[in-house]
Amino acid sequence: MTRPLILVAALLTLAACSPGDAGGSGEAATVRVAGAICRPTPVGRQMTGCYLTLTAATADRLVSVNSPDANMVQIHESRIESGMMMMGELREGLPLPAGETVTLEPGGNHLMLMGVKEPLVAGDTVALTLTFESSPPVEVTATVGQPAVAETGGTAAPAAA
Ligand SMILES: [Cu+2]
Repeated sequence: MTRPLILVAALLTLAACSPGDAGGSGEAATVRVAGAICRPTPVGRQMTGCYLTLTAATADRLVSVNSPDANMVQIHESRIESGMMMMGELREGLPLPAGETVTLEPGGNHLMLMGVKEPLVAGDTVALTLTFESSPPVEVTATVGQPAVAETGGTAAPAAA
């Protein structure tokens, strides 16, 4: 499950330079994915968050995410309710306005890996397949590490039910 990081660069380059390799019908624009990173799994937990940026050339929607390294990946939003940070699944997916970079980051929208099969430690990689409403799926390799955030580095994630 550990793939070389070179793959990330290769995929990003591919996405940036209008790919013509997919052999699909038509010329669907590819959603640009960058900066994919997943937090290490907390000890004894099988859940963690992943963050990245998405840029769609035309209006689109991230509808689902899969990973061979987790039983399920959900698209989550975070919101403050009564002073508590809550998170929940975006069942309709995540809208991607044309030409805008949508950032998934700690404290905001994120991808939630659930049922992570093996503990993730810094330096590992996680394969993610992003499925969109219109654009072809994009595969990325996320690195495992702490995302850069301007907040306290504590464990902010609420306990899972
Ligand atoms: Cu979450």
